[in-house]
Amino acid sequence: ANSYEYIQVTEPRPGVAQVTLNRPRALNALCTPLITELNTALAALNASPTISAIVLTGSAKAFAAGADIKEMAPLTFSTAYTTSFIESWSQLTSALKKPLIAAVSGHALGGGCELALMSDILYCTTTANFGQPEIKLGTIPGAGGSQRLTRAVGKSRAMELILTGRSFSGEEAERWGVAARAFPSHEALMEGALATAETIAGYSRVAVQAAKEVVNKSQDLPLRDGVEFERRVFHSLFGSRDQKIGMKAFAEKKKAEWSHE
Ligand code: CO8
Repeated sequence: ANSYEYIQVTEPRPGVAQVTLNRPRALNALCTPLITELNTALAALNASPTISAIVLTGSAKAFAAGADIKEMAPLTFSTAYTTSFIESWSQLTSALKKPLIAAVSGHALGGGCELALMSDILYCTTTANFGQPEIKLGTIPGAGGSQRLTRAVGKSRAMELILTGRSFSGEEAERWGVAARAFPSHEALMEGALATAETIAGYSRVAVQAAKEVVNKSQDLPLRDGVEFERRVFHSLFGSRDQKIGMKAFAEKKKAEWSHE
């Protein structure tokens, strides 16, 4: 049973959860109650002993058309500042230890683009419509867009996109490395995203969590510190049962049966 109003949570493959943004009348505009539900759902999936990977998607028409403009319109500086407006967004993915695959079709604008950029793996359709159009509303990206998009595409291109508000396609997103892959249709996208999630869910959860952690460190640490951090975590995995299981299975030419320990 789905107890949410603005999202749906399903388990379409073993070990794989799918979270679908479901506010079709507003093209999945990210109102505060939707973000609260998303935070709650991701925290529950993070704690679930059976879920190994998560696919986050919208509809064929819209992943999310941004933060809710009608909700933001009357906000004042003091209210935004004292209520830490948008700060809860950073919880969405920073506390999530399991891989999150964003599957983006249609519009991914403003906060929708930023939400997609928070994922671990971004897949999209070739016709997806990404952009940071905040400048057209007299404001700027507020959920990490100026930082994550710049890391993904470089400064000159990010400046152009953020200062003009022009959209970019899923085909461009793939070419620039924002998206890992672009698919010809929404159906192909969902199949690709679920297949990748299922592949990941077939591995040791201990190793998957460690792999995600060390890759993410590369975004924050200088190279030397990042490589050292990776080596420490690599060393620590010799303490896991699944390292023994995986290497023994290889030597015996068998399929590993993971203990997730
Ligand atoms: N907020 C609120 N309602 C929206 C939004 C939105 N972002 N986007 C669409 N809607 C609503 C429309 O108002 C419309 O509602 P209604 O039928 O009641 O008039 C309904 O969704 C359908 O939209 P359209 O009729 O406009 O559909 P079209 O197919 O003609 O156009 C577009 C689709 C091009 C996506 C168009 O809706 C659009 O330009 N939307 C706004 C896109 C945008 O500017 N997004 C950025 C918002 S700002 C932002 O995200 C700042 C992020 C800061 C950090 C995060 C803060 C939470």
